[in-house]
Amino acid sequence: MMNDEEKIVTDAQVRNKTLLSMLFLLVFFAGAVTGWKWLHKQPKDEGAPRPLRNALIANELIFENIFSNNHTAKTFSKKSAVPRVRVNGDAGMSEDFDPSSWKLEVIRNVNDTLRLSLDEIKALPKTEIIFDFKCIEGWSQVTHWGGVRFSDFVKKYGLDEQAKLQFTGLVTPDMEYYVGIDTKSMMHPQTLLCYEMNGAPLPMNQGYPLRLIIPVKYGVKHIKRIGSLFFSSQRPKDYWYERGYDYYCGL
Ligand SMILES: Nc1nc2c(c(=O)[nH]1)N[C@H]1C(S)=C(S)[C@@H](COP(=O)(O)O)O[C@H]1N2
Ligand SMILES: [Mo]
Repeated sequence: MMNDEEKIVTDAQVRNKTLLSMLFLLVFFAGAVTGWKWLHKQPKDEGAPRPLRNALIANELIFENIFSNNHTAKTFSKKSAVPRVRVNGDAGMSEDFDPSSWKLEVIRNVNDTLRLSLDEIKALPKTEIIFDFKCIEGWSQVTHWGGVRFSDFVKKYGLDEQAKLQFTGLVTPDMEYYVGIDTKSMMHPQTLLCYEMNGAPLPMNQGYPLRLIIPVKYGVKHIKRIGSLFFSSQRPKDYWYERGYDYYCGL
């Protein structure tokens, strides 16, 4: 017996449905292409088309307000740290660098720059951290670092007034790589002026003599080979921000 509910589908109906589906697909593609073209015709705002930049700004606000700097990056045991640490990024790592004449420049004020040797920095208490280092390109590695807590450094060198400014800028000696970071994240207890990796001095391509380790941020902010640093109420310029990434880069 045939079911009353069962419908007989005619060839014409199949054809109509197929045509309709194809039309939908066409409209969809036309929309996607038009949207893409539109996006790229939009004025650029710090390296990203404005609608994308606006989305990034909205994300930054969410990260700043909800995730904040009160959270702490997960830490690991020494045996979880990889022995061979990937090297990534060499902007500001010019060949002609002379480490023997290096000093960290701390710009306290106009015409007031503190110059510190690596030994002076090493004289402060050492803090070690093993955490999952995350690059924005999609890889991550558990790595082991040692150095001076930035907050200890600020205390020791009496930079408390400067550290009230919203931003900190850090620049390589040749000024080719530079980052801007909210000072709150700089003062986070896991943020280090780092001079050691796996218990040994930093290798040259990993930022000898001094780099930043800031586990609450993506890799882009972990500037290698710091030449100078300063505090500011305005956003310091930032290498990857200028290339379209978000400024905050929080995790
Ligand atoms: N001076 C300098 N620091 C830098 C970069 C760079 O190109 N130049 N790249 C950043 C990026 S994108 C990452 S992921 C990390 C990589 O650190 P590593 O080479 O020790 O793995 O360094 C950051 N610090
Ligand atoms: Mo990165």
